Amino acid sequence: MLRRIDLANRVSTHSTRQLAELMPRAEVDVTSALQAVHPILEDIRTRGTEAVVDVVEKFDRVRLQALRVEGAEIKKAVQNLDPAVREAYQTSINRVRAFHEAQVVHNKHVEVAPGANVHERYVPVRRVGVYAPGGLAPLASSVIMNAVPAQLAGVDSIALASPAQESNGGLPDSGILAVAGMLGLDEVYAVGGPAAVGMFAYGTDECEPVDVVSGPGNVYVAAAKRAVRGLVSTDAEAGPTEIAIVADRTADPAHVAVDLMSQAEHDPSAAAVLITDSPSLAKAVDIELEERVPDARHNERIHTALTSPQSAAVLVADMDEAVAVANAYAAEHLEIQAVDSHELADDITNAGAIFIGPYSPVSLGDYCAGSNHVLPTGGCARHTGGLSVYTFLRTQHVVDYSSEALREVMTEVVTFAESEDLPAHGQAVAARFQK
Ligand code: HSO
Ligand code: ZN
Repeated sequence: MLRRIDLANRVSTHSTRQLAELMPRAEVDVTSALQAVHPILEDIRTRGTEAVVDVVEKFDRVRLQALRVEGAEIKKAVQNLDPAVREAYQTSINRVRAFHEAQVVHNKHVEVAPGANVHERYVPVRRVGVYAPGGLAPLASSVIMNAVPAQLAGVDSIALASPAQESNGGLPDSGILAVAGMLGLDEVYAVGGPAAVGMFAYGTDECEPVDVVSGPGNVYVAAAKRAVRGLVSTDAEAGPTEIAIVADRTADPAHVAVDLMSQAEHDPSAAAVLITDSPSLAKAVDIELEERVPDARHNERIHTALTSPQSAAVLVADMDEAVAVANAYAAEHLEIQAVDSHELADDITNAGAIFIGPYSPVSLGDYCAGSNHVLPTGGCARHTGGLSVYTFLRTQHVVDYSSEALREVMTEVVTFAESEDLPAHGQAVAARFQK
């Protein structure tokens, strides 16, 4: 089922960039989506709420009376939750909270010379807009993954937006509303796609503008985030989900197959990549896939994802090559199922998140591992990490020098300033010590 890409013994002769080009990966054309998104954003910037209502009607076929969801609806969604689902949500919340609590950073202080104090403070942004997509699968779990870190960062005001669902009486998905209720989020808007990003970034008379927009979405959401970046900050642009599995002959082909299928289930353009030094494992995985895919509920999109160009089994000569290829690919999710999974994981430099051994599947991380599932896709793991408490914090340096400490370094400042032909800079220090 998976096409083969044979890189065996070709790895060491290629640079990381060249290897990345040999790997399967779909192009996501955010630039052309930008053209579609610009008029929508411009309309929202100038006409505010009315424009948002019009955009929601056009794309989600719901004419909203108000953008904001009433508190009673959020409560109702929590009350109507199936108890087992509630339990699952709560476990996810508890574990994500437990892990992300460790990311809370404490202010730093260094006395670089006597009386020369520099502090670093971590200051939360005031207001965050979290976006939770509707689409093929409205993801209640993504609300947890965005909102819990923002809450732990100390963000005062968190708004949530998710598409109005025709099937839910124009409200966002009820699972998303229920998670909002369980997390104590009471500002929820039935607005989806680029309209949500525009509403958050520019603000309307119903929704105050935010400082950070975070949360996954389709290519139009990614384009909208790119368009408003600068006015607000955003988390990484999210493309279609990717899973890469580095596996040797000892891996269980059934585990490999079900894990590839789990992420292929998201989207026909999701990527599932097996990297192995064992052609017989690749074959066994194929046999498992042939057997399992037809029985899957979402077999069509899984089949499309697995047989499209972005997915493949990549054959390498040994596990060193497998690691090099995995680093070049920089997967959103990287699983390692091999004899020495921990050692191999130590050599991985590029991945959004790493899942080690036979009992750490990606879908565990999607919900209940405690780790975050908002991760860089499309190779962005080369330069960006996943969503965290830090996404919502700014560092602020605080300088606090005594007279003696300033005098001590005056000559260097004056000389440095002169060397840049900025003598007034030096004078600002020297003047303090001139009678
Ligand atoms: N695998 C997705 C996240 C997710 N999966 C949410 C299920 N629900 C992107 O990391
Ligand atoms: Zn998933």
